[in-house]
Amino acid sequence: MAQAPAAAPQVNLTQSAGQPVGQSIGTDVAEGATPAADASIATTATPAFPQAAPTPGIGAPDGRLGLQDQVTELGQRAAGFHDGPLLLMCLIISLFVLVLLGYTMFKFRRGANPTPSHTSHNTLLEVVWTLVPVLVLVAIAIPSIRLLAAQYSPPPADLTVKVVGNQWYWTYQYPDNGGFEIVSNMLKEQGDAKPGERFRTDADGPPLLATDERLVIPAGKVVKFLITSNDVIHSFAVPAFWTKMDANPGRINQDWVKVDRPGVYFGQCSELCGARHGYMPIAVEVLPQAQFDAWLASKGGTPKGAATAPAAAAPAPADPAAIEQPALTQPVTAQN
Ligand SMILES: [Cu+2]
Repeated sequence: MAQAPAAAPQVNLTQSAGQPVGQSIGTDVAEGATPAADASIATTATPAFPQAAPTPGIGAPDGRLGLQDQVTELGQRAAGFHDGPLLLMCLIISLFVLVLLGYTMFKFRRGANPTPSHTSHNTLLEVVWTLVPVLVLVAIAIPSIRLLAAQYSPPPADLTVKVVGNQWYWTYQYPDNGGFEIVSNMLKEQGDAKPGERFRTDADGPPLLATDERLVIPAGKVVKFLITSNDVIHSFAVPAFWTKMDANPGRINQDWVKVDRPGVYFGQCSELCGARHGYMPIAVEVLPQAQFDAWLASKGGTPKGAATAPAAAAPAPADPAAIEQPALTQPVTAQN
């Protein structure tokens, strides 16, 4: 008490506010600090916001052969390249080799050639069978590299979501919207759920893909994903977005999507990550902006348009510190 002269607190205020010491001591002072802590850490309790039901055949496998319908422009370009020129080239080359093989087997069969030819070199043929594959590869490489470049040149992001892989579930953080976090676990089947526990229904999605909480993003907006992991390597993959990016511990990878069509899209962890690797699905719900804002509000988040609010909130820590002023006697002794 003797160390709390009237003049000192102004100086100590700035010191303790900038240092973690002030926070740890703030938690000791029960009344002053806990409301501020509660406000900054939003909890994700029961989903108050109704989840949309998925559209059959969109965003999940439905038994059809081939790629899922793509809902991003990049995905449409890539799928178009795969289903068009690439498959056509595969078909032509396969047929050509098959016909050539058949012709050779027939024409040069033993019965028709009792004395085999001793031909071993043909310069023209060798040049052709070297050059033609090179040209084929170049024809594939040019559009491929263009596509890759587009994937790795994201437009300015409207929203950033941090995607974190965990053994064995995903968490999604919204740093632009107050920093709240969504924890997403696979929904169990009715027979596997404990009494009273929520189980999967068809409105949630297909078995092994439906989750209790979804990653929710706005439609028509560029969403940047910062992808990392808390433990081992996972992979964040949503086939309908043409998205697959490894989640490495201690490292942040970036990916981005712009989905114009609202809906529900499913994916899975795509890097073998342990015993329950097959049970950490990804469910993404794309909502029109107004509904997305309502969802944000239901989670205690703030729209990014209110980016002035976090900026205004930045000086706010000074206010709790001012309220905790009586506790400043303790930081002073702690620092000394
Ligand atoms: Cu995983």
